[in-house]
Amino acid sequence: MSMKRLMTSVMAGGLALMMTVPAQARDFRLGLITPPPHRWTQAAEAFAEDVKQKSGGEHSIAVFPSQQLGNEAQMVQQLQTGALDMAFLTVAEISNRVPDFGALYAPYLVDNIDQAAALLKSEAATDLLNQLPSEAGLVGVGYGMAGLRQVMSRDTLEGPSDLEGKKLRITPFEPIRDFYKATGAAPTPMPLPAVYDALANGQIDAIDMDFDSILIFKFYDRSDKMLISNHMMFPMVGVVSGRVWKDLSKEDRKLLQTSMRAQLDAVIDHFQALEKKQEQELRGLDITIHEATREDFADAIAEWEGIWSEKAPSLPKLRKAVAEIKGS
Ligand code: 3HB
Repeated sequence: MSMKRLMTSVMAGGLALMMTVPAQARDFRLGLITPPPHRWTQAAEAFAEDVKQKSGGEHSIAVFPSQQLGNEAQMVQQLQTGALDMAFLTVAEISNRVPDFGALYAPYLVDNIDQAAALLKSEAATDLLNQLPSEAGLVGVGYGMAGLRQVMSRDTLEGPSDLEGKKLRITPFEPIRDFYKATGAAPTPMPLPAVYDALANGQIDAIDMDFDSILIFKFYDRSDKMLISNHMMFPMVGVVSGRVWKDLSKEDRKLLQTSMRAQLDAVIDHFQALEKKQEQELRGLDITIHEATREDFADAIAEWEGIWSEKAPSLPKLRKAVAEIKGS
């Protein structure tokens, strides 16, 4: 075929495609750092399936788990330019850009997973999302979460004083870094997918983690002392790129919002329902377990408050919401 005829037929093909596919059909991409077995990834897949069905096959969402598109900092950059459409991000990365989100990581802000779930569904927490378009170029659709944070270590871990000098893996964000620094540990920032190998090769002594991921990744194979501390909640946020959002029709915005919110709520419900069962499962394994409370961490908490009460002005509002949740 001559080049001219080839071009003509390609153009005709393109034209036919434009006539049969409605102009607003979109192939979205959603990135996240968790691996396929993690509940967040399953929620992303369910969201993609729901949007495909509800749009009558018009829209598709390709899900990229396990940090395939880069770490969270890189994904936020892609979201800001519009190169990436959506993501499920730990609030950790969000708090690096909008420090007020650090309020959600106040140590012992909540006493248990039920209060964490209620707080993330509250108006006070939802209001925080209004800062995202102007401060980060993102539209915050809603919260998900993982379980409360615990500590695992290779060596003795009977209480907070055993953290002194330990190289302790943290998710890379400032509020948790400041908390562990205050305990005397040496916090080592590292994204979730890198943790198992770092424990295996001795790069770190201990980790900050949730029950669910301890079970999924079998971290207890490499660190068999656990401190059940429940010291922090671990919110996630579902976001759409602000650049992508502004070009979407009203109907498409509503579809994405409704469908994503339903999945995020289901993630919260999942972790809420499973926390106790997962704790029991871990208690049934051959690992050494101790417990720690807010009182055991009192000094570290006071130091944390000194730093973050100024950086995170929404803290009193969240505390008030928690007080209401406890009273209801
Ligand atoms: C983490 O420990 O950094 C992490 C845990 C999760 C999900 C995402 C990140 O369960």
